Amino acid sequence: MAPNPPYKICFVPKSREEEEEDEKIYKRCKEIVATTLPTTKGRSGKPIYQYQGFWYDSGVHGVGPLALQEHFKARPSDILLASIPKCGTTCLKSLAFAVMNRKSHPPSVQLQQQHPLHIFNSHDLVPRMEWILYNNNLNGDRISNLDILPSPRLFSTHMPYTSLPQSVALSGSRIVYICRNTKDNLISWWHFINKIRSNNSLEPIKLEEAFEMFCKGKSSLGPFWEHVLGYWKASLERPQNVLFLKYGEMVAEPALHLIRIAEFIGCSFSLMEEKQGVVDQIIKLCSFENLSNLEVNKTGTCGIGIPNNAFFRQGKVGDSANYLTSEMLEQLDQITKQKWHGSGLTL
Ligand code: PAP
Repeated sequence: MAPNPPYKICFVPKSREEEEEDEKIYKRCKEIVATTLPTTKGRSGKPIYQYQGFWYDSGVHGVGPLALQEHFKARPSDILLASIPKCGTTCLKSLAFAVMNRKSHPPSVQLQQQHPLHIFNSHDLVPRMEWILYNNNLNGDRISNLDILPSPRLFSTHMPYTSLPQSVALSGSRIVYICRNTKDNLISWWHFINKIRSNNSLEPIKLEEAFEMFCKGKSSLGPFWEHVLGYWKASLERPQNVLFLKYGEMVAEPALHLIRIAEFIGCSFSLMEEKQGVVDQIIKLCSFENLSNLEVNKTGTCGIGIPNNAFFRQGKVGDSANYLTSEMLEQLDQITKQKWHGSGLTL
């Protein structure tokens, strides 16, 4: 039998009073979603709702984003990996997990078979808060108890910067945000939703339809441009707390970026480690080639049942050129230029 993912330890039994408190929170959140938020048909087959300007898939998130805002208490030592879907989250989670846990789980080739990344998909090692930890669809009416986790805690989120609970900024938790060029993001998202649709026995959606949704901001956690811009501005205003990474740059120069990530999250590599090749070992361990060929990622499922192989497609930069017409490319360039005008952000 497959082992339990590590995040399950947060679901400790609760007292009757705590259970009742959880129930109240979920009831309130469900009411808000059902009665006050705009809802429309989502492309993965379930409705999507708009909350604080961004679109959430109700089938995936339930009322997780609202419950998270109400319940999560950040610690100064927390590390949050943030992204809009399909920008390199899986890769960033693997790298951050491997860096933070390299003493207890050395990444050396001889020991790689026992490494948690060989046993679990990285989404099970670094749980997404609004999806796994605060999602009533997944855990009945129970909210996980994150207080029992030792520091530093490592979580992920797809929520926009402006919707993060206030305690994240106030406590000084560190956020690593990863983004990707608009066109590759769209194509990766389109392939992903069609994979999910096919698993749910739904017809694939055409690229034209996905393109239109994306441009209107109705992709998962869209609008894409506002999501990226929010974290970009935060990284300029609070560089010691928000590190802004670009997928294309990370794929091109993995060692440089891994060292930056390690420094930022307070786990710098020593000279000795660099000499011993630890940086390269982590890069190999977390490479697309290695992770996508592991049995766990070829056959398993994570979280609420998404197949692990849906998170691995090509892992390349520029693949969108094989799909988008010149008109589509031009339209995306126009929107990007207009939305990010004056921000200094380019991808
Ligand atoms: P998520 O937000 O749903 O978790 P995310 O991991 O951000 O998805 O995006 C998936 C993309 O990252 C896929 O890109 P593609 O569709 O263009 O191929 C996936 O292939 C790519 N990816 C997954 N793991 C890695 C990795 N280890 N290195 C580089 N790219 C990766």
